Amino acid sequence: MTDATIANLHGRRVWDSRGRPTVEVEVTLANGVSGRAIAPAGASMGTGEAVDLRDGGNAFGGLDVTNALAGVNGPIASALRAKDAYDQAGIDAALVELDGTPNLSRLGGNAVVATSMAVLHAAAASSGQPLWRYLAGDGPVRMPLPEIQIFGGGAHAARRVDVQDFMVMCPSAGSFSEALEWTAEVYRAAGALMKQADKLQGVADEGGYWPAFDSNEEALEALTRAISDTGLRPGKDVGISLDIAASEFGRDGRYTLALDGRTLDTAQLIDMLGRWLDAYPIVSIEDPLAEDDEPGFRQFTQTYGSRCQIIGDDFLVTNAARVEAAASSGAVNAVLIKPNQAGTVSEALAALRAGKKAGFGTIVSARSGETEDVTIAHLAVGWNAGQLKVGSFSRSERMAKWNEVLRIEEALGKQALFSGWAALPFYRASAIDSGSARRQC
Ligand code: 2PG
Ligand code: MG
Repeated sequence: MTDATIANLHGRRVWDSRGRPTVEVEVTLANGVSGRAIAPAGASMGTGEAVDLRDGGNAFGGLDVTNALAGVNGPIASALRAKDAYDQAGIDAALVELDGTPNLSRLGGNAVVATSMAVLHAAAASSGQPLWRYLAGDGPVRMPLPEIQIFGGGAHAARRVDVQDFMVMCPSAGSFSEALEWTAEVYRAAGALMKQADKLQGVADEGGYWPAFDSNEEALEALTRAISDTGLRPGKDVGISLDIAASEFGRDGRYTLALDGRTLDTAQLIDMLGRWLDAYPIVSIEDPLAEDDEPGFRQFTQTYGSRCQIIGDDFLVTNAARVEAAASSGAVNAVLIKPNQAGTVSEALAALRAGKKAGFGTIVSARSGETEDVTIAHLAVGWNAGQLKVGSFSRSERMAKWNEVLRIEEALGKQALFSGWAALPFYRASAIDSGSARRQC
């Protein structure tokens, strides 16, 4: 490895997939090598997340990032100059210390995560390796099982339906590329179905079809039918994955499903989701309860955690201490890993490691506001996360990530082992899909 001392940092404003300002950071090393990364942005956010620094005021709905960029070009650049880019932990600790707040609100999570990821890119480039290989070292890697949205909802579709993500996973596929092929067919079939029903109204924030449904459950029915229409078997070849994002419609144990015209308490919501688990080929559920409903999470996981992956997102906010607490209380059996929730690459890795130590499923995830930045594709492979969630199968800020994993899979050739069913150890076929041909168990 060559000398990788940081010579300069430059922050610039670029634009995300919702047409909003965001932070890009470019790090240049003394050896002339550079690395670049862009901060993503969430819409449905946990209260425990790192906070982005936005200007407020009238311009761009108050979302401009000139203050965050001033932090990158001023204090952050001064603090990191002459530091070793290979020392990611030291860089990230310096960023956290420089900010000095528990949620990075002074410098901004957007400034910090873009800097942290840009340093990582520069270090990998300096080592002469692709990022995924730099992260994995000499160890073996597995291609992640993709989790791909077919219908958008919740905060990503003006709350047209309450549930946020209706996704598919293809664990019986033989490779990452085959999983994308199957998903492409499901996505096409879902579009055809919407067109036939006169419900095709464009796409939501992450590229899934706009959810012009009369109830939340109708989306599940449509998704199951779209899978069947391709000739693939629901629950055998292709499973359904839901992000309920319940913090968006529930608090203090009361959940209002606006589309269904009902308010449920925790026990009733758990019952409703249980009925969905019985009736549809659901392999994974994210944030089934609101972030403030820890007893609900425990109850849900106690009841259904032996047959379905149960992911904490807003509930765990990519925080290692929260993951450890959830592991000892049995509140979930999987954790979503979003680098910008944690704020730095090192903290995201710590949360992932805590999840692995607990035997959890681990899913590296994009945000609803994204760009051409493909860092998370490399993290999912290089960290052996097992699963990758990026949004839908349209819009280039999503496809850029899927396509990057295809390139990695091609580079690995025969060594590209696909995670498949091994990524979903908690799933057990329910009555409707028993007899499942689980090829990769
Ligand atoms: C989520 C993400 C991605 P957002 O809730 O998992 O779907 O959404 O980035 O808006 O938090
Ligand atoms: Mg989520």
